[in-house]
Amino acid sequence: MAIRDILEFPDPRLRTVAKPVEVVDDQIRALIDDMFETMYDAPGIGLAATQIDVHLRVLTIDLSDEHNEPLVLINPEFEVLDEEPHKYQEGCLSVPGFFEDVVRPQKIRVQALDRNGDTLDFIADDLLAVCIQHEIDHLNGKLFVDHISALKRNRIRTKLEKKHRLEAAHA
Ligand code: QAP
Ligand code: CO
Repeated sequence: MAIRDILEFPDPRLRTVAKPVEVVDDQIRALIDDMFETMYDAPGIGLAATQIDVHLRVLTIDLSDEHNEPLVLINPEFEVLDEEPHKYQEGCLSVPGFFEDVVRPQKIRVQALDRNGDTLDFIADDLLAVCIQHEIDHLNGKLFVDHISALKRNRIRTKLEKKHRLEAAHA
């Protein structure tokens, strides 16, 4: 297992649309293990393969404090069950240090494959629904900052570009 580097906004690789996984094999399970290790190390509650520059439709989530409720979704799809707009202050490991309110549907039905290639079909609401929609956005090359005003997004971009320049100068 390995901790992988996380791409940060505005890295253009975060705009890649990920490809479906064709076979859930040991190589995919090794990717999933690295994603959990990377996510727990950060620490974060959700990670899409896109964020570690692997452009396959795989995401990992764990909302528990004890890191003992791992959820893997492969080729996830969702349909909105409750259009009721739900506002949540989102963050992202690819946008470190910034948190902004995002409005999304509050209740969704999720279909995906698990780490054995078996079908999952469940209903998610509240934070889990937010997290799944946020992570599926990554697989489509989208970030939570695309849901906020251009003014806020550009401020965040400028600050992160400055941080990246400082990090490069100290490397
Ligand atoms: C996505 O986000 C999410 O800026 C997962 O300095 C967020 O794990 C879904 C993190 C909110 C639903 C609601 C962000 C850690 C972690 C940071 C994360 C930071 C340190 C974000
Ligand atoms: Co994110």
